[in-house]
Amino acid sequence: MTYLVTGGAGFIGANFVKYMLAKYSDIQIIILDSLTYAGNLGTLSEELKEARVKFVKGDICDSIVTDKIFSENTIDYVVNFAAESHVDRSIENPQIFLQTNILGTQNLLDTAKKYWTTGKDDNNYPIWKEGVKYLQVSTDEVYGSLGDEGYFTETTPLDPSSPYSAAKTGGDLIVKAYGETYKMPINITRCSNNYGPYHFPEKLIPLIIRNILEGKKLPVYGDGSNVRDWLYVEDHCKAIDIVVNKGRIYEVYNIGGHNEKKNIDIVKLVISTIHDIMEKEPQYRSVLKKKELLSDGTIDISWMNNDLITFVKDRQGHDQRYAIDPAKISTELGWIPETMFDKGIVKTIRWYLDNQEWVEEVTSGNYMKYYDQMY
Ligand code: NAD
Ligand code: TDX
Repeated sequence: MTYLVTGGAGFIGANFVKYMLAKYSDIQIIILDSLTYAGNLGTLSEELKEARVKFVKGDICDSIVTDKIFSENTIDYVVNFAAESHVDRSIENPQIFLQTNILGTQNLLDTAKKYWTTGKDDNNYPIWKEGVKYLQVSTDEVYGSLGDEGYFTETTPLDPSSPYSAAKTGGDLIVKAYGETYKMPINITRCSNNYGPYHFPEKLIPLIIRNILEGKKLPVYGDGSNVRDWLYVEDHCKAIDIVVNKGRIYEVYNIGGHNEKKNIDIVKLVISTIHDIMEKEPQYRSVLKKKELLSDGTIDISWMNNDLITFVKDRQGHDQRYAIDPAKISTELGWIPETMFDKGIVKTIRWYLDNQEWVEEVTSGNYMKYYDQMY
């Protein structure tokens, strides 16, 4: 099987590439990524050495690039992760979000349709090659905001709040339309907030970890009462694998961890976890940028407490609460979130402590040069 994984140099896409290569020995992966500020090829340095992995630097909106990929390779599955993904950036500059998340999706669908259809049936519907599928990786943000009660199901009305989520909704709707109009074999997955390794430090959890290590204030939007439903990224990757391979075509599957947390509680938990690790394993204190020595020569961590938290102006249109009901994917396809949050968050924080070079690369912008060095 050959997978076209778009956005494979980003957070979830790269985790998916790693997961799939480790799980299946007989697959090929073509990664298409335009390497925006959020795409880091260094994340995939080991994987790119493999003969079964090809990397193409290009834009999902560019039909010349996507046509070339399909004409030179027999693609079985498209998994579209490529997107502008940061809500705050979408508030500043919506246009690129609409471009990539809607028009890029439509271009991928059109290219796949061109190469995956062999003619028309009596009712004028395209005849599709056996076994192919397009999977759109989407988000719970398309459902808008919940109050204190209830969960998003696959039939919850779409009601996006931000330019990011509106653009993702547009992408979902065009995918649905290709399913309805052309009988294209599609799935849409809608996942809650992911956390784990290789998360770009503009997002809440990696940003908080980074700021703590630099001894900086921790910005909490509004009063910190907004709730997100956190899922360990590998569990998301497992769900996508299951939907690509076993999901009923035309279906939407919600993916979530049943793990609702207030932002303020996440921030406090990250502080106390880093503090605990550094107390028990003092060698990790060397990772701190703020290195004030105590009289016994050890690095002080007493400043690492909840006083670092600073409440800042709220995000415009800030959704109050997200919570996914994953019953459909669990009962139909047998997927469950495997990583308990208390384990996953410690694993994630340890990964960041052990991989400060990666953080340095992406925050300094040095990773942008990686492609030129490699190709
Ligand atoms: P990310 O921002 O870390 O990565 C996005 C990747 O897409 C980057 O490698 C970037 O270079 C690439 N890209 C952007 N525009 C492109 C274009 N025009 N052409 C080709 N490549 C392009 O995002 P992420 O957090 O890994 O999210 C991946 C997908 O999952 C997105 O579609 C997002 O909407 C969805 N999602 C994310 C989360 C989350 O918590 N992060 C949750 C649910 C769904
Ligand atoms: O500095 C911050 N302070 C803060 O309080 C940041 C960056 C965020 N927040 C809040 C805003 C949100 O309520 O934390 C919460 C999480 O924020 P983000 O990490 O920006 O994620 P979110 O806006 O929830 O969106 C994420 O999950 C759904 C991804 O970025 C999306 O791509 C995905 O669709």
